[in-house]
Amino acid sequence: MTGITRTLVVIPTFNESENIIGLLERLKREVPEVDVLVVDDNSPDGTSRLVTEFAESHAGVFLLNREKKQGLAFAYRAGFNWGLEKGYDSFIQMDADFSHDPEDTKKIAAHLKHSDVVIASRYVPGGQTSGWEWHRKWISRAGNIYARTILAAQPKDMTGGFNGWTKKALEAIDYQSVVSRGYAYQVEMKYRALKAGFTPCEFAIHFRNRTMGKSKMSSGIVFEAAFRVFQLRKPSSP
Ligand SMILES: Nc1nc2c(ncn2[C@@H]2O[C@H](COP(=O)(O)OP(=O)(O)OP(=O)(O)O)[C@@H](O)[C@H]2O)c(=O)[nH]1
Ligand SMILES: [Mg+2]
Repeated sequence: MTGITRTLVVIPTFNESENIIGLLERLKREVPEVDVLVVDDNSPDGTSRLVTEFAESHAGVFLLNREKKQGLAFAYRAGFNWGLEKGYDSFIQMDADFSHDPEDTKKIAAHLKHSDVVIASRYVPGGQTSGWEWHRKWISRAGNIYARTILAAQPKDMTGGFNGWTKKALEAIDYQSVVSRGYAYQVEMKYRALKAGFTPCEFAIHFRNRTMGKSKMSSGIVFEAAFRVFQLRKPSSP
């Protein structure tokens, strides 16, 4: 047992005004026991204003507004820092675009009671991905096989962004010093956990492509991931 008592869902956002309020409503309704922090990079579409208004009438919803777009990894780092300062002892990473089902957040929270690292996984039996064109499916599948092979990593979903962490795990992996950005960020976090001796609990989810708002995925992110994963395996890296 991990002994956790307070869980914070950290949601990075950039131009998610079409999704964020619907997501917050569902989280408050379906998982009222967890608090939520939205980390917005000053989205021009007014995402942060919507969150501020929502937070005024809903307890346990918070906004961390950052000056400019700095990418997912910095948003998570700032979110974890914020939560640790406020006394949260466990965290859930989640996208704002409904690719991650709010109901599964409840499952991650439950698994965090017995496991320090939890992976909501598309690639264990029962898991699935829908709404992606064949080339996105291929990139994701191939990226996972690549990362697992190069790093000799057991978990099936190394690149997914729907994960749970206890404070103990975040501190053990020195999350502040993670160097990867984009997809490689998720890989590096998990690889560090494996090297620190954690055995992640991985359970199946259904991942759905976003239907509203724009993807921030780019070919640059994919190349960075491929290069960074290769670097991670070097004995000199942390
Ligand atoms: N704060 C912050 N959030 C970001 C940034 N880039 C992306 N996000 C958020 O991170 C989450 C994942 O981004 P997506 O655009 O869905 O990227 P993706 O999931 O890799 O791509 P798709 O699968 O095509 O949707 C979403 O909630 C985004 O709004 C950023 O620079 N700063
Ligand atoms: Mg997405």
